[in-house]
This record gives sequence, structure tokens and C-alpha cells, in this order.
Amino acid sequence: MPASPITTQYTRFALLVFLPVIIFGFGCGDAGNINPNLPDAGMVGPTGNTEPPGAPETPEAVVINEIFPEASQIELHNPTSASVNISGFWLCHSTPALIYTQMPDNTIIDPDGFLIVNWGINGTNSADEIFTFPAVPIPMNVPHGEIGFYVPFGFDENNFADSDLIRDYVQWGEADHFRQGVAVGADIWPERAFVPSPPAGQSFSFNGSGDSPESWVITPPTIGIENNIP
Ligand SMILES: [Ca+2]
Repeated sequence: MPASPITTQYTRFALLVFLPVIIFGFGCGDAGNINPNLPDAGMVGPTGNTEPPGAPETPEAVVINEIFPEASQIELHNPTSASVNISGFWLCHSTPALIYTQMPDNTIIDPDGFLIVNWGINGTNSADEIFTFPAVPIPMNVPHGEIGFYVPFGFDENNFADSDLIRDYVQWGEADHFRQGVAVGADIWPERAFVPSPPAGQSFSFNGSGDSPESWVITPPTIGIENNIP
């Protein structure tokens, strides 16, 4: 078996089954603007060459690119021209239970590449696909839900309410999911906005720009490959 950049034993998770009474009032971190702090994508050298050796790695540029709730799959995309290592980044999904999962060690996404995250499904990790917390087999909620993408930090639930730590977000089917306020505070999602729930057999895909439901299109699934935006 060829060596895989994904290690299978290191997916860390946390699970909190919450009661409606404790939802209220949570999920709204301090308002603040994220600082992507991304280095320039290219530098002009003495020869005028715009392709410096070793393009900078910018893992925070990775986006939630597609969600296929029916299959419990998330597609992450690295839109940059360098490989990125997103080990330690977190994903959060709050329906039907509040679940966090951390990207395993050595989770690499190729330049302009994709990573499939199978949520709550058992399977074998590979270079292009990971299966999160098979010990907690709770697939994604289909009619409505949310996914948040956070920078690496040691597990502390308060961190998931910190708008400075969230980097991407989408909710579908209905408003007011648990981390909506965190994304609104980070100015990466409009208040109470959501993508319509896709019909059977369809997913919703990021069109490549913006941070609102208008940035998402319902299409036949293209999990693991480039989105097919009409
Ligand atoms: Ca896709």
C-alpha cells in the first residue's frame, strides 16, 4: 500500500449533544474582522519572473467548496498555486448534534486541489479523502445545517465562538444555526442568510467569490472535482 499523506489514527473529535435551552445566547462571538494575513501570491524578482521558487503556503485560503448533505460529504478546495497543509484546522457542524472534528496530521491539499471530508461515515482515509470520527457515526443533517471552518487551536469550546478564529462558513435550509453569529461577527456571512436546501440528489457549490448565499449554486454533485457552475 503506498504511503498516504493522511494518517488514519489521528482524527480528533468532540461531540456535544445540546439541549435547546442552552443554544440560546451562544454562538455569537465578539464582532471582529478576520485578518487573513496572507502573503503575496507572487513576487517579482530581478529578472521580472513572477514565478518565484516555492510559492508560499497559505492554508487559510482553503475554502468550503461544496456540500452534499445527502451523502454527508464536504469538499474543501485549495485555490492557490501551492500545496497547503491544513492539519489541525477544525470543522464544526451543529445539527443534529454539535460536533467538532480536527483535520488529521499531514492533511495536504494539492495546488488547485480538493479534499473530500466524509462526515460521520466509516471508511479508509486516502490522499484525497478523509473519514471523520467513525467512532461517532452521526452523518450530516440533510434538510438544514451549517459547516464552519476554523484555524488550528487546542480544543476549547469557547474558541468556536471566536469570530477571529473562523475562516469560512455556510448554512443551508434555514437560518439561526449555532455558529451563525460567529460567522456574521467575522463578516463572512450575512445575518440570518442561508442557502436553500438542495433537492434529492443535488449538492450546493461555491461559485468562487463572495460570502453569502448568492455565492452558492445548487447543481448535480461534483464532490472531489471542480465545481460545475452554470
Ligand atoms: Ca466540487
